[in-house]
Amino acid sequence: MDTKRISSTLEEALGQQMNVELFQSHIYLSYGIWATDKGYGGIGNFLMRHSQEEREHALKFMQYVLNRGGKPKVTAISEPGEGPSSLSDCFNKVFQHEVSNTEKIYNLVDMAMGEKDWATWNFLQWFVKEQIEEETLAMDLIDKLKIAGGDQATDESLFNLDKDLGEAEDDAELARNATSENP
Ligand code: OFO
Repeated sequence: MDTKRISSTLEEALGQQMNVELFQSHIYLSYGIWATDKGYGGIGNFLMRHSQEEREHALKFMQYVLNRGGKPKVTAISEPGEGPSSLSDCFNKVFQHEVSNTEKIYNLVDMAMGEKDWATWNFLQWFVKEQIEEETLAMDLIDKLKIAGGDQATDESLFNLDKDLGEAEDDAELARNATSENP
């Protein structure tokens, strides 16, 4: 009996996204190594924790396709490319990667909607919310560095930023959770 409950198109697209998430994990790992090598151990730790999160995202795609009776295909992961040239370049690149990943997720949502595959549409909503958080987190990185003085920041403010990010929460606050006491 055929137990597959996902179209071949979506099976392939979600499998591709699993590989995109692995690539994202690769990127964060390479930036984490770059930051640690530059002496920013806290920022390196933050980026490496995110590398693990991206790997978990890949596993969610893997498990979902398997659960629907499909089989995701693991492909080669491209090299992350040149490392950042500065901390601001690093954080800007993190932001751009997240925005481009959001576009890919939206595209999958569109496809699921087009096929009226509501199970997949529902599965993808977790990622829509996750991307709001991840984009916010990336934007916060840019803001924190700007406040510290950007690429001209003093050693002391960079020391504090590095320490903060080493201990920072992995999730950003979502607008939907804001209250008048805690906007
Ligand atoms: Fe940073 O994103 Fe996965 O989905």
